[in-house]
Amino acid sequence: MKHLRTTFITAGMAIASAVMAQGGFVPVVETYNYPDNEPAPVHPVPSHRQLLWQETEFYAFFHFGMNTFTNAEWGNGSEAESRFAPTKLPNPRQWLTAVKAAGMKGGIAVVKHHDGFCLWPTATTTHSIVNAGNANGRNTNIPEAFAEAARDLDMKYGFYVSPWDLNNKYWGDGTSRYVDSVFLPQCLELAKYGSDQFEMWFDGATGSDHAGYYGGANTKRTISNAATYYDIPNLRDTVHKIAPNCVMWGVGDEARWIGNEAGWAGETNWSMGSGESGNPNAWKWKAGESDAKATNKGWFWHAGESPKSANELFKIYLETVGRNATLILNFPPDQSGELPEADVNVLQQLGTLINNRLTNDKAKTAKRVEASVTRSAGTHRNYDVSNLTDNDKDTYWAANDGDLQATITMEWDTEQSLYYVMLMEYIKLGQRVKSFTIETSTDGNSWTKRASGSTTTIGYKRIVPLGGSTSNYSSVKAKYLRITINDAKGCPTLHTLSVF
Ligand code: FUL
Repeated sequence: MKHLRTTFITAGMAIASAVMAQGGFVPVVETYNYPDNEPAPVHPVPSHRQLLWQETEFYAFFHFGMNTFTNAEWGNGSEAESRFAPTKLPNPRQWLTAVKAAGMKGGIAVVKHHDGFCLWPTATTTHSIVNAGNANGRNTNIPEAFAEAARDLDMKYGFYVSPWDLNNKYWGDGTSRYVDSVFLPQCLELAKYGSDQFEMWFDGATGSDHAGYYGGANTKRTISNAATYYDIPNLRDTVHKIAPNCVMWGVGDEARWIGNEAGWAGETNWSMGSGESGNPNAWKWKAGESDAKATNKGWFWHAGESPKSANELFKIYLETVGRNATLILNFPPDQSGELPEADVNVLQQLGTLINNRLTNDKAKTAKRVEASVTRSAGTHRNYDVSNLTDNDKDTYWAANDGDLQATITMEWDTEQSLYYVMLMEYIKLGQRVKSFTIETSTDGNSWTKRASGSTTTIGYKRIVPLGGSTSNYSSVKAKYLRITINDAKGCPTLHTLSVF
């Protein structure tokens, strides 16, 4: 398929061009060959590693460290290493096995929190497990054990390493010594625990009002600009050389904080910009990650804590994974270095809920799926509506260039009870859809709008409850379902439409 495209290039750039003129802009007609007739990307688009990261969707956070033994959420860096004394050898395999039962695809282990205590034998400081209070502590190496367990369980893994370090005397001392001789080397040590890690978590916290030990200075310190202080471009390049698919979260600038820790993303949620909703006009791809606590006391384990119910966690799942964000859900190991039984149980229940509610795809049993417009096929690719239900993330339905509206209609032989619609854009070519409508019908003539008002963006994944609320598991009866894309940044490209 040939496309003619008119571009404007400056005379200075046009040396190799057949048309040459002095000064100003020269219109040049170029001929491109697009054998596959793929739509042009709508920028920004995710990098390969960002795409892999987003596909992880749902993974765990494990806050374990000095605070587990001091009943704190934020230490101040003066805690004696001997206070870290697990009653058993910490068991990351148990953590990951438990979260896998909930359908999580991976996990991030905290290996250094703001108090600076390192859960691996680092060369950068003596404030580590090397000087722990008992043999279990001294034999702990979380990054090593965590990476090994994840590989065995076929899960993704990564580490939370706090840039802010309340123990280290160089942090925020006005020089680059902390970054050069402590933080960057720590990240490098961690990168070496596995070139296959998927995310490094860099918290943005710096507590100008939280006094730290700072090597005995016992003072408050602050830095003015995290990106320049931590030399982020260099940090990213250094880690990527070792772990090429490791997304640098937070101050690393490759994925963003969703803007709250309550477990929800905006119903409108762009993969660029900031906060709960993002910004359709921001120039950089930075999809949102929602970090939420599954227990009621804190990020770290505290005596007497209990987990949220499976139903509450399912709601969080719908409002994050179902709204174009990833969900990192925190389960804190206790002083034995294992997840408490109550957490393990709730994880199993959550897995059952997700399985029961979001796996029996009725789109596969529809007798008819039709699109109002379909892009013409190329040599190796077609854009047929059947690509929406083929379980293949590399095939997609697309409209023609210039078609910003389209309708997809589904019909079943008999009336169905429908709970959720799940849509996924082919985000390799950018996030496009700005507004869509979902309607159902029992006779194909009169249609009822579902979830009206909230159907704006789709992105990587959008799950819309047809009963109207993420809190209730309620269905609507329908023989027909109609999705209308009302507006998009470019011709829509969807790779999945599922109905549960
Ligand atoms: C925050 C930290 O300050 C908390 O302690 C916790 O680690 C959370 C996930 O990020 O900003």
